[in-house]
Amino acid sequence: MQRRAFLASGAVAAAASLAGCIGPSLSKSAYDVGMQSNAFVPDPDVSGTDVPTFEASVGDTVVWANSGSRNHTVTAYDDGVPEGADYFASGGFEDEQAAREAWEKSLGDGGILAPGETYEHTFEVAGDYYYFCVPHEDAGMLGKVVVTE
Ligand SMILES: [Cu+2]
Repeated sequence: MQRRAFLASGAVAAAASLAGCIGPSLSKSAYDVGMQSNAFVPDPDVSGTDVPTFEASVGDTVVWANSGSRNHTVTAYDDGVPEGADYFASGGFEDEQAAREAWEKSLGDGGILAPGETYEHTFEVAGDYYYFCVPHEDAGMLGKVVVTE
């Protein structure tokens, strides 16, 4: 809870600078990882890590929100989830290939999170999870969730 409290206080400054991008129904306290431009933004204070990282505990539900103005996806890499863990992707796809095809061929909603939309996943297995945004993968829109017991 201390971490959450810290994040909340840190969010005040962030909210001020991002206010123009966040819709009225999307408050910073309602999600864990924002999507801005070509980046996942779990914590404005995180720096110096290889990939923007959000820390969670087993059983936690992590909420992503498109807090920017472009369409994004939350798509796990097949080999980016720990042994025995569920695959996850916005759009509910069973694997990475299905998620990529849905985007490329505009199947259904393609797994898109439009601005203001959210996606959530509950992590039941400890480990490191790597994911990306299909349309912005080449631009480096990658993220990581570290789940601990
Ligand atoms: Cu994106």
